[in-house]
Amino acid sequence: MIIKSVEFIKSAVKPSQYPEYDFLEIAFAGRSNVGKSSLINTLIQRKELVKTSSKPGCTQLINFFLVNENLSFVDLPGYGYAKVSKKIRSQWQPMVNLYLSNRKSLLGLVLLIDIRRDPEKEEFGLMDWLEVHGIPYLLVLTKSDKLSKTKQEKRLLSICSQMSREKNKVILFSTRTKTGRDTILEEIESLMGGYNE
Ligand SMILES: Nc1nc2c(ncn2[C@@H]2O[C@H](COP(=O)(O)OP(=O)(O)OP(=O)(O)O)[C@@H](O)[C@H]2O)c(=O)[nH]1
Ligand SMILES: [Mg+2]
Repeated sequence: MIIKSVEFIKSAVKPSQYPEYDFLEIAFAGRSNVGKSSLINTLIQRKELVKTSSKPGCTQLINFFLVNENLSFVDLPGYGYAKVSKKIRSQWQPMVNLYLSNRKSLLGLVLLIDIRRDPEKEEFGLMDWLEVHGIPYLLVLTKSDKLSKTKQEKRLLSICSQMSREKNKVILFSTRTKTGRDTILEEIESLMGGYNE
């Protein structure tokens, strides 16, 4: 898939604020600081269209972007960051849950996991939910540049075995080296199937 144009549409908290367009939509989810906003910037080749930060808890609203005037990308707030105040945390979970269970145009989700961390109950819970609801998802291991090639391979095998996945079903990614960018775009294109032309 070639990205020709990208436009920030709006931020939202609840379904009544979501954009009314019904373009197919891909959402990006994962723990705070895992690199969701950075990954979107890498996909769309814009350094800072989506705000990122070294401090977890940067994205606090659901942000909608329109790609190539026919596909929507959604940057979700991250989960699981203990230092964000309890009040904010208690608002995020329902925000993301409401989004996932209400968005009819949701075509698929990209679930990001830091290559250095093991998947935890949040990731397993989300994968179960997606499977029950028949929503396809891609698994992406972020920040691969932080490890040597040998360690990347070890972590890939370990995470795959913890999640009972084949190695070629999990994508290694880095915003620094752009590893994985083309594969993610190809997978998104194949999710779109016959819809995009
Ligand atoms: N080395 C390296 N750093 C990365 C990579 N991806 C993201 N980062 C850094 O990780 C930090 C968090 O990135 P974000 O994209 O803001 O993470 P996020 O998942 O959107 O975080 P929240 O909005 O808090 O949920 C930033 O300092 C990024 O520069 C990567 O592939 N490699
Ligand atoms: Mg973010």
